[in-house]
Amino acid sequence: MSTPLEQWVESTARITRPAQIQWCDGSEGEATRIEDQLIREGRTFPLNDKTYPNCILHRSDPSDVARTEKVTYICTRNREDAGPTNNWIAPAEAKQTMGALFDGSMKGRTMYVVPYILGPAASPQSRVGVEVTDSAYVVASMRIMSRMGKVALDRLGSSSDFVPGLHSLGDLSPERRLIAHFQEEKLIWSIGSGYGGNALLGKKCFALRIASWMAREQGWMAEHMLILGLESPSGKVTYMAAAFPSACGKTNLCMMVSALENEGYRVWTIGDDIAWMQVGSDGYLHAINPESGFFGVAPGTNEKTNSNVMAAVRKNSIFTNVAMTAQREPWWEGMSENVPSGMLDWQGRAWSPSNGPAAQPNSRYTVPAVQAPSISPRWDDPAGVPISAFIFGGRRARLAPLVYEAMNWQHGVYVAATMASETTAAITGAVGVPRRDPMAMLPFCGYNMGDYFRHWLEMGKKIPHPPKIFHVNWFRKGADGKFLWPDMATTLAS
Ligand code: SAT
Ligand code: MN
Repeated sequence: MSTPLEQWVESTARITRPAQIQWCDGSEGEATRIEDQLIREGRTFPLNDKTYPNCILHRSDPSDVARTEKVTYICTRNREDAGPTNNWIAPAEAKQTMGALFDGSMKGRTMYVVPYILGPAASPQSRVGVEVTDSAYVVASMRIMSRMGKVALDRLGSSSDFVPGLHSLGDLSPERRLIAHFQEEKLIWSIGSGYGGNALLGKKCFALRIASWMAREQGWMAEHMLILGLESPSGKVTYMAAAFPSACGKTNLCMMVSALENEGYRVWTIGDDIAWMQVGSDGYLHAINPESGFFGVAPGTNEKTNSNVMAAVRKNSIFTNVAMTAQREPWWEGMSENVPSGMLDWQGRAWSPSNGPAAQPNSRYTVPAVQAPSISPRWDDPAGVPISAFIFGGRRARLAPLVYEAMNWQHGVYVAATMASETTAAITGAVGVPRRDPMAMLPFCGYNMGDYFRHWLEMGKKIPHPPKIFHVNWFRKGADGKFLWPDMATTLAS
């Protein structure tokens, strides 16, 4: 008798018709074979073996460099349940349109089956997902970003309790790119993009859009938040979670080197993007990081803005859409003051300033979390860490004050629900336009935003020791056009 997973994989293969199916076990040997495959495909290059061992540089299709919110859909039976902030199509219609695109989309290609766990392998808060994909880049990335392979199959056994995600590169045409979430079925379909949040289905699709729906059903929270611990000179660590829109400095904040390090203050990293939280037996909200790697924005990252990540990316990392120096090392704007000569830009052309930036503005590094020198000893704790404070913020050149504290949970929900930020290169479209982004969840809330606010208010009643809630704005500028909080702004805004 075949398991629910085997049945789903077979039914998927009947539609996409791959030449072969490969079940991923997460082993080293498999990682090497995937890397060889990527290099054969011609868009991926091994980096300098001495200075960046086991690192690769990948160039995505130039039309496929960021999340595409316009073609991202929440497919609930009732339109109301997706709410006014999400794109919606009826599930049957989405399946028909996308079914035609998936029909034979893997012909002549390998279909990889990627089982993964979101969260510590031993945590009751963790969940299993399985992504089926025809992209070797996705496999290599999922291996870093999640607990992938045998560990996940062992946890799943013959159970049907997993979130299936079907992904195909299709023809990579923006006109035939669609990302759909079937919330009632807890199923993800994505076609036409190989990039980050569009294609690594464990990330925004499952860990936020599907998980936020599950969390409301089951009484927990899935949020677009970093998690950090701040250690005081006495050795006490206070854990906090912070929500900022994409490319506002979450990764740099959670790996920050404290200016007060000499006085005994230290920042410990638990997560840089997503927090899953539930009320613990001690009455505190406990957070786990569902991911196991960081997919961070490269430009602006340097020894000053994030020395921890600069150390971390020196091995076993993937660089996407950055430039390559003559020494086969990665380079991006802001990495060093002097611009190396003889570089290839992110599209593989001999770099010249007239072609624009050497690295694409949304170019990324993908690095295992354990490689960060700042990684918290509790980052993989099955019980998570107790959260004492929430911090919300965005990019606001004007108006929003530098920092203030909400009076209570309800007021904090209001503050977070009304937050805004200027748009960045992380999404396709205009950059620098202020938009409302409640809880930094606008692109990631998998249901009606009104119901989401209600869920927040309900959660407040269930947490005996709720986190204090703060709003910050490192990006406020004065009349002279200069940042009012320069150290934070240049570290986190770059
Ligand atoms: O492309 S991702 O969604 O993974 C990164 C981001 O936009 O935050
Ligand atoms: Mn994010």
